Amino acid sequence: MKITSEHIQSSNKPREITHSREFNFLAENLEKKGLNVEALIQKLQTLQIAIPSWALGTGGTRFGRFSGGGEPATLIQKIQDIGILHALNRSSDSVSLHIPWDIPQDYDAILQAASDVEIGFDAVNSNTFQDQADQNLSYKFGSLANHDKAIRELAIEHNKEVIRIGEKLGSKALTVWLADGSSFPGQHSFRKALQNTYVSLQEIYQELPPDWKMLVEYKPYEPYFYSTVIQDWGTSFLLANKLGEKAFTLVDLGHHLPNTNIEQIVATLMTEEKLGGFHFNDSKYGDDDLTVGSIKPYQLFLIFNELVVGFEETANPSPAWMIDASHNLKDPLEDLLQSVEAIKLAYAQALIVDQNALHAAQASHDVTLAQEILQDAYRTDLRPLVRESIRQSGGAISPIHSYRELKVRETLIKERGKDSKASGL
Ligand code: AOS
Ligand code: ZN
Ligand code: ZN
Ligand code: ZN
Repeated sequence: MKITSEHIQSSNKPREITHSREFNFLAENLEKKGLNVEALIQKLQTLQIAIPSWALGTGGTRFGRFSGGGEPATLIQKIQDIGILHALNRSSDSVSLHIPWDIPQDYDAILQAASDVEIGFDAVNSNTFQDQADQNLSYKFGSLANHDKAIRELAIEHNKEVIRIGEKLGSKALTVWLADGSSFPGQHSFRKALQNTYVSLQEIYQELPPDWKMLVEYKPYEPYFYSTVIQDWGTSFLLANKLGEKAFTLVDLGHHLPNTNIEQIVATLMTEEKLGGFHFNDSKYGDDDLTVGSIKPYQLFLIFNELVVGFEETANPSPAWMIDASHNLKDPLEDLLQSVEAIKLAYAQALIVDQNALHAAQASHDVTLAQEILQDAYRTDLRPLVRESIRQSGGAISPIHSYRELKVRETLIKERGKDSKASGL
């Protein structure tokens, strides 16, 4: 299934009048506040969010998996699914691959399939949290951190291989997430595990092409429950700093203990020019990988507020924008459309914050006014602005509704069958 511009136009038709009324009303109000609506639209259009190849099928929990049918069974089908998302929202122009779940067989065919749907390749992810089929050493007790040199070398070689695969596709970053850790006190030495991880990462870092980045992801717990080697932003930051200027910290929103102030972490990392990218998702308790903005939309807005300020005030390079999600209940493609929309909405809200007024309120310790300023932006309904930015890029005014009206899932089930399964967790 491929979505054409005729599809988009015909599904936009019945929405046009209502949309333009809502948008004009909003645009007038924003202009009255001194905002340049055209510039806002341009910024929103530029924000493109990479889709993880592992989020296109139903993942779920370790207790069960309920496939919705029509899942992409091959890498080309995954790329086609992202093509569908991108045709609808014009905001998801790349895929983030996970190796070995997505090892390309025929590179020309993969590159062709991607260019057919205007998709590029974002960060490639290595996987040393699972043993591969033909592997005789095991990652059960760690990979880059493992006490056993041979196992560390296997994991290092895998990461180098992932870089080589990414190079052939035009990726510019390697994301390393390590499960390495322990489930019981005394199981391993914290210091040795961290040191092994650092030295292993160094070897991988030396293999990075000059225009690549290494993104080091952190996570407090899971799959191990007592300690994780790269447990928090501080540990990731420390490693990134020691590794060099191509290494950065990656913030997965779900990788924090409850109530952690993620927006402050973002601000600190940007100040140090070490914020490398995001895995967007939402959570209530842990690494829940729920739809972005479904649980804590205000937090998402506050993160974007720090980003918008950081873009102005720091030299942090533009971070990689990626979603990391897993779906148990929803149609994965619908979930991803909702996630991308939530990200764009939070960005739009942050863009309209009156930063000058906020600085003045901060300088005069007017706590009440500072809150008013932030919440005035957050509580402005900017959905018509986001819709207009997508419409002007050739996308659907309401991607979710168009997705349903165009019967995308039904068509995919017809094409691929009820039982097709995506590879991944
Ligand atoms: C795992 O919790 C991390 O979020 C990683 O980014 C992981 O590689 C990804 O979720 C795929 O399993
Ligand atoms: Zn992640
Ligand atoms: Zn995670
Ligand atoms: Zn997650």
